[in-house]
Amino acid sequence: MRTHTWLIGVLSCGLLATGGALAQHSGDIGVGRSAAGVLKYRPFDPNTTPVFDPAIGVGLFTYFPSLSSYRTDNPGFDGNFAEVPALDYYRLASGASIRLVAVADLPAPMRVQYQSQVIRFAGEFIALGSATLHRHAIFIVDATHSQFDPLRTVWAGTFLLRDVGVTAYADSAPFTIRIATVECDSGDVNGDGSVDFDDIDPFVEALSAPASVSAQQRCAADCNRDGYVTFDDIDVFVALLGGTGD
Ligand SMILES: [Ca+2]
Ligand SMILES: [Ca+2]
Repeated sequence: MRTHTWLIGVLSCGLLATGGALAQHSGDIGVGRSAAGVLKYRPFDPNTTPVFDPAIGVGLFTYFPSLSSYRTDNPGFDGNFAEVPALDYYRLASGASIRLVAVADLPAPMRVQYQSQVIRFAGEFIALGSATLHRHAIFIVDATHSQFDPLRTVWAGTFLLRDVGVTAYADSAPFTIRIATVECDSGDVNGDGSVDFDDIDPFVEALSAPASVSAQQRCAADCNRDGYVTFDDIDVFVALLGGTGD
């Protein structure tokens, strides 16, 4: 267990246990534009900056046994968010026609669906609507797919917003939507409501033997929210222990 001992040393290096845990959030994504005519997205939380922080899951799946799949229709997309000039965020003008476009292929078991439109691969899209759009597509992970991994707790896709209307806004920057299969607070691996030194041993256990711990523990230990517990989560976990992760 040399790895275990080394990790305990790394993780115990004088940090105060004041970390704030990060939970999943829910709500819609605002669809707007900059003053210069570039499409922009805004998270649902008015207190966060307009980026999707990898430490913050933006959605939570529900498992539907009858469909053998994880599904959610959140986050939706909403063109009616208030304008925020301080963030260079403005409403779309009449004539806009907005699409959600995949920048990269989705993980094989994952798709996004709205009626007959489906996104699985880079370049595929769903029509979100006009300047006053408000649309909820369904994010789906097929648990019967040959590449479905039950140890994975977060699934993600990277998208951009594209205007094919007469307004001809420029594409948004790419953004990643992460959706978890289980609810957890990042770093609170023992699930007692706080992130502190008591989480170190459960974190190491989730790292060294992910199949032997619960999905909640794997989710909480996956501090960078890429779906798996790996060495890449150590720095984020240490930051959460130190209270600088939120
Ligand atoms: Ca804890
Ligand atoms: Ca991870």
